[in-house]
Amino acid sequence: MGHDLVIVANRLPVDRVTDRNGKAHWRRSPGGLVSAIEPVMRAHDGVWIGWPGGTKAFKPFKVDGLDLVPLAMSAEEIEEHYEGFSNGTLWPLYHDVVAKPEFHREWWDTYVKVNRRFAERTAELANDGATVWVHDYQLQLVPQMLRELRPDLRIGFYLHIPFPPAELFQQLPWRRQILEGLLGADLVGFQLPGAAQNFIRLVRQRVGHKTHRDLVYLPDGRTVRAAAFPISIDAAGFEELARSEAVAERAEAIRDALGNPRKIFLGIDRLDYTKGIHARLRAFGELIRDGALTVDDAVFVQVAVPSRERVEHYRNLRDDIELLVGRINGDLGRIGRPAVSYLHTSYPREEMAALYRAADIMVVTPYRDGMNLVAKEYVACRVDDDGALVLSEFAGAADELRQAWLVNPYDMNGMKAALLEAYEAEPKELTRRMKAMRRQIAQHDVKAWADSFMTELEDDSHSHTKSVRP
Ligand code: GDG
Repeated sequence: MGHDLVIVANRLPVDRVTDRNGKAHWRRSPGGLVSAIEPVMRAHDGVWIGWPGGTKAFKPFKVDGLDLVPLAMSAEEIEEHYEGFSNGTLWPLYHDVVAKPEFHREWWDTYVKVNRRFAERTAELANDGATVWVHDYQLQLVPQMLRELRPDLRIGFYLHIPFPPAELFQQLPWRRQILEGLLGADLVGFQLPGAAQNFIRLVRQRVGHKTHRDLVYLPDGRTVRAAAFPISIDAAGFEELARSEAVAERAEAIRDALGNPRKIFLGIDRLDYTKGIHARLRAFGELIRDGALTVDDAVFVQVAVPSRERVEHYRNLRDDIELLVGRINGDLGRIGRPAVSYLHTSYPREEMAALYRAADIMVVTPYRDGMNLVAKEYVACRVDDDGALVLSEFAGAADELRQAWLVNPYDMNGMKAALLEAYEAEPKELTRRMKAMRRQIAQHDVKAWADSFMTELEDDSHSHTKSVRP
């Protein structure tokens, strides 16, 4: 039996964990995406296709009533599709070439092969006229491959990361194939309007299709729409968690453990070179060195969540950051008073909420970020309308969180000035800014995001001539 909705993403929304008795089972991975898509999946008899992690093959299974279909990857495919083309080529290219993208023909060949396997499995699982929602940069060829197999389907694609300007995208030796891959969809969603415009412009210039505003007209009479759907978080869920007694107590305990400094600065990021962790710690270190802050008054808690540890670039980044933390603490800390409290680990959601509640100044300084959910989660957890957000202009979230202290992470002095301003801001000023940001997040949560994408996808008023299943 098939399904009326198929979610296609690189990863399944579960992790394989081993309990104390050595028994392995599946656990839902944390994250707003699953909770946003779950109601949509239930309403549509949906199924989710993705890689379960590792190289082991599994049969389709259910977790909490969700139908999941694992697609196995070989060690070579993980290396060339996931670590290689996805994270060594596309990730840096789409993030403003913050790091140099590598172009390898073997990586591309494996990217094509893995995309084809996802498309074929999706074609088998989808009912007549079903809706398919493909996610992210690892699967940009799936829409076109799927449309060739199943012209009856309604296909949506959503890119979670930025879509670069033509000047950068043009470097990609396979630029035309990627554009054509995406054009297999009826609706291509991006975080920001600028990304959708970049895409439309590239399609016009590189593929030669006619475009008008957010529409692309294909020679076969089909129309593709490209538009922005800024992703968000489960705002009410985070707020409820932050209000709970356990989290409030834990937040107090964190402050105590840090020696009750006047102000706590906080950074939480996947350990990724796009996130600007090194630059923000340097700015903070300089403020202490200059005497503008002291280690008695201020501490910087940086949580760096392990990520892509088999990719060399990420290992080097970790070394660079840890060297800097060691230097800052060695030069500027005192016994029992390090300037930076650095944690290379991941935490449960409750601990994240407690950290957000404990922190006076949240520092989010990516060089480029599709959205950045951490910034939104911090805002949702500030139930007393206080706390400051220092946010990079180059995070998608900066479009919505205008009352943050917006910074250019390349401008060290500008970043130092903003950190200091946020540190010294009057409570009234903090409340004014936080209230406005909280209103924005409450009104635009992840459910609204998923609903608007699905509604737009299923609305075929501007759309292609109806095709039938061959
Ligand atoms: C990509 C885009 C876009 C982190 N550490 C822990 C943990 N997290 C959770 C956070 C947050 C999520 O992971 C991270 O999301 P971000 O948006 O900050 O960044 P990316 O991972 O780079 O995500 C990004 C996003 O996709 C969605 O479209 O916003 O721009 O790059 O939700 O809370 N969660 C738990 N423990 C941790 O240690 N439980």
